[in-house]
Amino acid sequence: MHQLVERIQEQDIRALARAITLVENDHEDKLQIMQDAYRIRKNGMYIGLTGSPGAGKSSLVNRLISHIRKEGKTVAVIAVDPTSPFSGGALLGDRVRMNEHFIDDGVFIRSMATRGSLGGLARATKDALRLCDAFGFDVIIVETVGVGQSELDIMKIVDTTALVLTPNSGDVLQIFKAGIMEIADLFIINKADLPGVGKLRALLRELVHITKSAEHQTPIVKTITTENQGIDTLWEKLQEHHDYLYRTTEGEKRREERHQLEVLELIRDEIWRDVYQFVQIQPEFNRKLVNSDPYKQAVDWYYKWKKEGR
Ligand SMILES: Nc1nc2c(ncn2[C@@H]2O[C@H](COP(=O)(O)OP(=O)(O)OP(=O)(O)O)[C@@H](O)[C@H]2O)c(=O)[nH]1
Ligand SMILES: [Mg+2]
Repeated sequence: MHQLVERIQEQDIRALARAITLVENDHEDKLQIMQDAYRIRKNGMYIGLTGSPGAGKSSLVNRLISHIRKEGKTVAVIAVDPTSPFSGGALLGDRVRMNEHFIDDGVFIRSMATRGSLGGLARATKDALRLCDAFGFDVIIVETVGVGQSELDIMKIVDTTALVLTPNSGDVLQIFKAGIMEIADLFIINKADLPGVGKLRALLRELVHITKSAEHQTPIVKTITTENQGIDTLWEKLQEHHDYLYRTTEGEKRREERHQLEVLELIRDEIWRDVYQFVQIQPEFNRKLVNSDPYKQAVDWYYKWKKEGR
C-alpha cells in the first residue's frame, strides 16, 4: 500500500491533504494512491451542493456542518474554486464563513483550485472525495458553482445532489437549460426570507414535471441560513434520499451506470497524459504551429505518438 494511504488509514489529516495535492497535480503515483484508497473506502454519504454564485451554498454548508456535528458525525467539505476570475473572493469568503469549524478535528475543509491539471478539475474533485471517504469521514460534501459541464461531471460521483436556488434571482431557466435540473435530487430555496418564494416553488414544480418521471417527487426545502432556519429539514431530506438510494436498487443502478464511464474517463486521462508528455518534448511541436492545418497536425502527431511514443 502506498505510504500516504497507510497514513490516511491511520487518520493522519496531513497525509490526506498531501494526497489530495498529489492527485490535483496529476502526480505519477496518482493511480496507485487512488487504487489503494479505493480498497479502504468506507462508503460515506456523498452530498453535492450546487447553485449559482452567491446562492448561499457556503452558508448552507456551514450550517449543515454544525448540525451534522451535533449528531457526532464527521464531515469533509470540498469547495470547488470556480475558474471564473469573478469569484476570486469566494475562497476567502468561505474561510471566513466556515472559520469556526477549522479547529474542529471532525471537520475537514479543502478548496480545489485545479487549473491546467491534465485530468481536469472534475477528476481531481472526485478523487479528493474518495480520499476523504477512505479517511473515514461520515459525510462528504462537495460545493460547486453549478453552471458548466465540469460541475455536472462532479455530480456523477455523489449520491445526492442538492440544487440551491434563490427567489427572484432569475437563474432557474439558465440552470434548466444547462441540464442541472435533471440531476437534482433535492431543491433548496435558500434566502426564503426574500419575496418570491411561492412563485419559485410553482416554477420548480412545473419544470420537475417536464424533466422528471412522476415516480419520485423531488423534495423542495426552504432555508434561511442567516437565521439558521430549515437546516434540520434539509438534513432530514438529505438522509431520506440517501436511505432511499440504499433501500431500493436505485443507488446501485446509478453507481453501475457511472462506473463504466468513469473507467473510460480514467483510461482517457492516462492516454492524454502520455500524448501530452510525448509532444511536449518534441522540438518540432513547438515550432511553426500558427498557420498550419491543426487537423492534419493532430492526425500526424497522433500517429507519431502511436508509433514512437508508447
Ligand atoms: N437574505 C439572505 N441572505 C443570505 C442567506 N443565505 C446566504 N445569504 C447571503 O448571501 C451571500 C452569499 O452567500 P454564500 O454562502 O457565500 O453563497 P455561495 O453560494 O457559497 O457563493 P459562491 O461560493 O461565491 O458561489 C452572503 O452575503 C450571505 O450572507 C439567506 O438565507 N438569506
Ligand atoms: Mg461558496
